[in-house]
Amino acid sequence: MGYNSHPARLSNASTQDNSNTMAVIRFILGRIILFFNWLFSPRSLARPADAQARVDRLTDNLKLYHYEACPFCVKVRREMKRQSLNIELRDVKRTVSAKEELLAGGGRLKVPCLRIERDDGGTEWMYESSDIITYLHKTLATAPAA
Ligand SMILES: N[C@@H](CCC(=O)N[C@@H](CS)C(=O)NCC(=O)O)C(=O)O
Repeated sequence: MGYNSHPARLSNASTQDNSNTMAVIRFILGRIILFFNWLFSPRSLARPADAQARVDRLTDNLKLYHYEACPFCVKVRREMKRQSLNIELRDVKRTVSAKEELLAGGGRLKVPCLRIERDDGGTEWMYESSDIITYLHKTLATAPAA
């Protein structure tokens, strides 16, 4: 049997082919998600400047770790847009330091993840898009009216 036709080598090559195919499919799906997100972009809530400033203060302690084309991240970002929440975004795919922060702080390379700096100085790392959206709604509910 020739060197290149060894069964283990063939199996490695086919695993590599499969993972390349999956990467291409993921890329195409991601672009489709981004296209539809752009096409059906939600309308942003317009607040008076002082009310928006109060909301900005409430979300100042938050950062969203995300991938641009992850559907769960898109879901959270759409809600942020709907509610006009100016939360800093940290792209874990494009920024090495963001990936390192997420791994070191949250412990898992999974997105979306909301980093919450609490008033007592502690930091919470919240995974799960639905939990993040619920948290954002609760945070908004605490915005002082005037
Ligand atoms: N149930 C989670 C799903 C999140 C998820 O699967 N995110 C993917 C990217 S689209 C991920 O980070 N996968 C890496 C992993 O699970 O380790 C949510 O709703 O946030």
